[in-house]
Amino acid sequence: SQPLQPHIALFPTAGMGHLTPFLRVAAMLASYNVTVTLITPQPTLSAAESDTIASFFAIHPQINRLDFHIIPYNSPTPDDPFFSHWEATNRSLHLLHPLISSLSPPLTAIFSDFALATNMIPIADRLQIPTFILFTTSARFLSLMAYYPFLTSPEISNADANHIPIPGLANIQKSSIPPPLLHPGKSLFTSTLASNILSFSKVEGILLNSFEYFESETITAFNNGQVQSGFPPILPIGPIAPTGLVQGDHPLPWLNEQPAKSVVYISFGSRTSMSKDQIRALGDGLDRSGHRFLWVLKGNKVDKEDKEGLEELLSESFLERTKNKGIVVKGWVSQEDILQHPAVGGFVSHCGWNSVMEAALHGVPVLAWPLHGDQRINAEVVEKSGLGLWERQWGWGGEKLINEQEIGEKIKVIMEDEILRAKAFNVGKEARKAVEKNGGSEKVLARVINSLNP
Ligand code: BUP
Repeated sequence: SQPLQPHIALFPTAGMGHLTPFLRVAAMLASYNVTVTLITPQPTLSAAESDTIASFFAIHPQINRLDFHIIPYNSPTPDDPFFSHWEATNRSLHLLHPLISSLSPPLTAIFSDFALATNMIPIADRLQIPTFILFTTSARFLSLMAYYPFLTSPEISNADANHIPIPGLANIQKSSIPPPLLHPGKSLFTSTLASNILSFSKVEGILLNSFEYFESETITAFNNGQVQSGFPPILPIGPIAPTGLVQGDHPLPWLNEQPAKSVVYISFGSRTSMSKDQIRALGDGLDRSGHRFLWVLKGNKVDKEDKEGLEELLSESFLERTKNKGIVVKGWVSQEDILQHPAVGGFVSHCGWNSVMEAALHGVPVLAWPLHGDQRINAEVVEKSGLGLWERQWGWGGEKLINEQEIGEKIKVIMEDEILRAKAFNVGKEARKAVEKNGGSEKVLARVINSLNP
């Protein structure tokens, strides 16, 4: 008879930055012949998420879909809609056990988003199966989170120090810490993080979309117990492979016409918008750099609300002046396809972690322009690994207006500096090596799967 295969349930939370790695891991597990159930929170927050989920199941019919209906939650404070959605999901989790306890074959493990860990562990315990966290950002950010309970201790938070010491690792600059974390209790982001971090030590392992070469110091310090004793194993399995979903507006025909490495790609992720003044300065900076560009522009945080036309964000003269040199796209593009396109030679990025890993996989030099959340800490990783540049003085996005001259100069550097290009190319080589058969990340994933007992 056939040996029994593990059956893993995956549960992502709201936001493309969270959904994307879960879909990719689901597809990877299915390719190892694991039975996979993807729990999909309903309703989703954005159209991008629901469209992506629908396309995903269309090309992965072997993956089971389990819709999980979330009880609406109206936050009493005006919070980021993404974090309200996380809160609503957490408040609905008592409904999960009956749904998953009767699955056939029975579940052998749950891969949970970190934002659900505390409520997920008792559910998995009742089923007598392990919980793994699939962590959606950098190991470096995890080191800050591991240290979070100390961060809010009076000695640290009252200290004037500009640096936060992380045991076993380099200090983290206070200016890189997401401001809400320094004011505990004031936002859903902080309270979700605080209530889940203490559960980390109870999970079987933390799967990470990163790879040994990229964050070796941090991964090693964790796994030697230097950051915190009793922390579960850190399991780097990245860069997790793209799923091959093709969707959205397609600038590829235009890209196909451009010379190799001649185009700078600009995107600040799925949940970030910039001020109109900054958008204008960025446009002028692109123009000044003299390079061709492909710019994905968003005017709003949640796509459903994003109705503004290009003409309202950029002047007609800009669009006219640059029409032979660049294109500006509003709406969803297939970033996976863009970053692996031979015409793309640089990436101006907010440093959402998925974007960083996608750039790493293809060795595309990055100009880091972090705007909020984990992004400054991710930018530090980008700089240190050799994948790109980070201009710290630019601060958090939106804090001050960065002028077109500075922007144009930095874009020229990522597009023209041969040393930077060679370093980024090398990162790409190491990234692909990690995910090949018997590469570092591939071996870690295979070991996790083999450790599960159906
Ligand atoms: Br925008 C956009 N097409 O048009 P991050 C994004 N993506 O494929 P975020 C597209 O969404 P957080 C688009 O390739 C990446 O996989 C992109 O995740 C894809 O940033 C994902 O880079 C976006 O982690 O999330 O969404 O801002 O802030 O939570 O990290």
